[in-house]
Amino acid sequence: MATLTKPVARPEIRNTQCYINGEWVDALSGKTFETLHPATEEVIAHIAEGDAADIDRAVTAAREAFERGPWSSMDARQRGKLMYRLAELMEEEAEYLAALETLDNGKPIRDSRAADIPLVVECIKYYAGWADKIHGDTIPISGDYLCYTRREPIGVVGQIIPWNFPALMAAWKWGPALAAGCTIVMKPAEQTPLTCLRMAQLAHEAGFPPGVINVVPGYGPTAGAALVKHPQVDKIAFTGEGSTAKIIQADALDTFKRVTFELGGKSPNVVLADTDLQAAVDGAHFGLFFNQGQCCTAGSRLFVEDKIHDEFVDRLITKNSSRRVGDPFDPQTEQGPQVDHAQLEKVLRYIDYGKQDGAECVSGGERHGDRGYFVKPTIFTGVKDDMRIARDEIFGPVMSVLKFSDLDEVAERANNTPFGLAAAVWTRDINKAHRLAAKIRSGTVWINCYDVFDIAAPFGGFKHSGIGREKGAAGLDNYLETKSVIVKMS
Ligand code: TXE
Repeated sequence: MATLTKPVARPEIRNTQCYINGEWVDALSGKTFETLHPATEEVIAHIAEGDAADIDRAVTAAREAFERGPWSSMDARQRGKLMYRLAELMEEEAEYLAALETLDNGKPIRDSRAADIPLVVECIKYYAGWADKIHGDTIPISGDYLCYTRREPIGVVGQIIPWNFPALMAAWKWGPALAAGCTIVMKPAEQTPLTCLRMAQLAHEAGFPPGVINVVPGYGPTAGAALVKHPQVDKIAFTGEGSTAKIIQADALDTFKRVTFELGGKSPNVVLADTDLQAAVDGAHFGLFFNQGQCCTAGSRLFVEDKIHDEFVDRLITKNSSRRVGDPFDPQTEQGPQVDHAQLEKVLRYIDYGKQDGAECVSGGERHGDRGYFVKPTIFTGVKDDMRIARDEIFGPVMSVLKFSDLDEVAERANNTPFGLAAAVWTRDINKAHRLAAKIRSGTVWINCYDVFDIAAPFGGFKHSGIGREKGAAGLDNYLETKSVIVKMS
């Protein structure tokens, strides 16, 4: 995309209904809900509020498309071509999609343009390439038999996504599901339905048959729960909070649905004294403050070796003091608002907890302005492992700096959390780097970098951070069943 110098114009909102069976329809109840621009708190659109009845229509369409529609008989290569066409249409509309994402979520336009939308396009292209490369094995079983396996699509999948990377979370879920040959009913987050609805329109234009992709906006306990409980849904893929995942797990049990979860984190970011100091300062700052701190991978426990602690903190504060917080449509802005009022309140509450529990707030520490859900980028030092800011996922721009002095000690402390999503190590010592990478129990470990999200690398959580992996070849497994075929040869 070309370099931006002037503020981007607010995009027009074109898709606000449910997308079911290839058509744009109102919710059967006629109800709508509001979506806001988090920087100004103004209502930007009224969106169809889907509930159980709309989910039922969408699941029926998805089931029909899976069992009898052209999708089930289409060549895998043709499926891949349709996906590639979708990615091209997204690429053509990238500026618009980026602006729509910024309007709905509040993230800075420079991030939507440079990260979210390009990653969406890359994801769909990557999985388009997989569509005709999914195959089984031949297996030498005992006796006079031919044994081979088929990898078949799991069927109709329900996909429930959060608001922090609305378009990207949709792409991570659509890509492998479509490549595998599944059909989809997606429920976007109620805070951020706009880009997902637009992506459905682009899928329509690309020529996806009716019923293959359905999008039903609405709330979790109504539309989301109906999707999870629906007997015609074979699998649920969910990204969001652990407590929601527990409800989903219980609701899905009755119908033996397969579930995959991508949940929260409290990721340790470990800085050793021998590191390139400024690179580590920049990486740690990015690793926490990117996307307003609303990343499941946020490096929210920053362990700094005691020998470099004070200088490291000085440099962090200097970097933080020049961070540009404000209008997300200004291309200079580095930090926008939190996504909604509930998140603003949660983040401010945790800043209070940090102060009450005895940590020292050395930068930020309060709301930014009085309009929009902005929080000043905040740094706490003197944080102890058992403080609330060091234990809980805050999902906001609040950094906790902890001191350590020994490698084994920091490995143990890094693992002393129910979460296991991501971690990072900063060092010039290759042995220490790999020792720590092996010891830390998390789905991703970055060494001398942070938040590197290539679509080919598997991503997911150990422990309470999730079940299953997204991205890469591993992401396809979530959407496939393996069938053994055994043939008597005589
Ligand atoms: O998440 P929820 P919320 C964390 C983060 C944040 C907190 C709350 O700590 O502060 O979660 O965010 C749908 N059946 N993460 O409340 O509720 C809901 O409509 C079916 C981490 O937004 O889990 C939305 O589409 N679906 C995270 C989706 O679940 C239900 C990203 C996520 O909402 C449902 C976001 C139900 N009963 C927040 N209840 C990450 N790991 O990336 C809700 N939903």
